[in-house]
Amino acid sequence: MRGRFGAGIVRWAAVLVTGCSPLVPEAPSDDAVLDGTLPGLTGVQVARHLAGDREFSRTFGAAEGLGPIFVAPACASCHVGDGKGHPVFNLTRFGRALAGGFDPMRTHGGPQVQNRAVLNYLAEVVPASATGVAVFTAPAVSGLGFLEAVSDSTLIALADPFDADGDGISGRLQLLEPSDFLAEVERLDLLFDVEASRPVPVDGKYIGRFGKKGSAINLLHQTVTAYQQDMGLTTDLLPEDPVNPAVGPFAGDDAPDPEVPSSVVANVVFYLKTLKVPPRRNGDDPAVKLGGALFAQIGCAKCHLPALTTGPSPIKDLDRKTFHPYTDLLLHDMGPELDDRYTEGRATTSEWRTAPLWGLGLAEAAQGGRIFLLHDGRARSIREAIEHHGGEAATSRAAFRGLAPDRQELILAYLRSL
Ligand code: HEC
Ligand code: HEC
Ligand SMILES: [Ca+2]
Ligand SMILES: [Ca+2]
Ligand SMILES: [Ca+2]
Repeated sequence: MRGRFGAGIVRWAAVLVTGCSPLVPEAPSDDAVLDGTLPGLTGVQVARHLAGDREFSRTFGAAEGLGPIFVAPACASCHVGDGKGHPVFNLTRFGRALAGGFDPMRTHGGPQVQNRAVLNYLAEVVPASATGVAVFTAPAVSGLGFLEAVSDSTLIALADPFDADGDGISGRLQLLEPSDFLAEVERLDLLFDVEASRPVPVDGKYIGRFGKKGSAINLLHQTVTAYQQDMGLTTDLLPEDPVNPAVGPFAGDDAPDPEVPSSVVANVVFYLKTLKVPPRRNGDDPAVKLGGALFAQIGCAKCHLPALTTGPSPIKDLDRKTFHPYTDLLLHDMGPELDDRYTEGRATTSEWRTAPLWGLGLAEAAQGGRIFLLHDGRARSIREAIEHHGGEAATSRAAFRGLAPDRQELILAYLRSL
């Protein structure tokens, strides 16, 4: 993990030594790495970003509070180099269909399986009574500060729940039931971002925008949930360790709670807020430009919005800026093929938040030379990911299939440049 100046220094070192030694590999260029700060941060902000970066990379052991049950010992185990994760660290969640809704089976350890445990304790498995199981591959985390800074009113305006414009696409907001916990998450986040203003929640509910089904309202919410659910680490906001209900509390967890202090949580959140956007490559190539025009023409850009604008932010680089994430942050029904019979919040089992496509061309390197796309990594190529698009995206998939092979290749070249 490198900071703002680190990448440049490494590259200079490589230039100096490669002249005489062909054995030293060249450091990757800036446009091939996801890690790095926003360009306009102050010195104090860079220092805080780097402190958060160290915590994001930190590997916990049982003595520091890891577990008793967990999925991985570091944020960076799953979000390697801030890029997409490898399926070896996939998360598994489950639940059960009920007449009036969906039961996340908390008394059975749901909704998330912690499939690893500290010594002398038992890891969880999916209970036989679960009717829906979904697997989640870790997404890249670069550029998320921009997605967070988009104001709720922008998302409310983008939503088209009843498909009023009749194009077969009806993006919906994820809305999470109010709770004291969410109110506190919102309140603390406002303290971090003093001037940031969010409109009143919709119908008293909170708009979810992070996670593949939009289950987190902001980066603070996502971070404390990850510490608890993915790593078994307590914070002031979520002070209880996850335990396997089949076994009961773990007597050996001597680490005092909170295992991760709020000052560390705040630095990690700041780190996520201030990561640079994934860099584009070959954007000026005429073939890539043509591919971009076709991408819009066949309807891909209706969900994968090429541009969004942030609201006011105390961080200069995030303050009312237009950026290019290729998502609308809304839930879309993707049809039976992507229906895992599992859900969160008000999303149906086949609804998913539009995956941001920025950084798509860097996924292969981040995932170890092979590519694993869609929420669970099932698609092994970009073309395969498109082939799984049904439901609201069926029309645009049909349009893609209808293109001549060389035109399809232009779209793929465009996607690899993102
Ligand atoms: C075991 C693997 C794993 C670990 C450990 C982990 N994550 Fe994640 N992370 C994921 C997965 C999988 C998702 C998608 C979850 C979802 O869709 O609900 C995710 C989602 C996220 C997101 C939302 C990204 C988006 O585009 O919506 C953020 C931010 C994030 N993680 C930060 C963290 C931080 C900070 C830590 C450490 C405190 C952490 N993660 C630890 C696997 C992991
Ligand atoms: C109706 C909205 C919608 C339309 C239209 C749409 N997509 Fe998607 N796309 C999604 C959603 C939602 C996901 C995430 C699905 C999942 O995670 O299982 C996704 C995922 C993807 C992914 C995988 C990204 C990743 O990181 O895993 C690619 C690639 C992609 N879309 C490309 C396209 C292309 C190309 C088109 C046009 C042919 C298109 N999409 C049209 C909603 C849409
Ligand atoms: Ca713990
Ligand atoms: Ca569990
Ligand atoms: Ca519509």
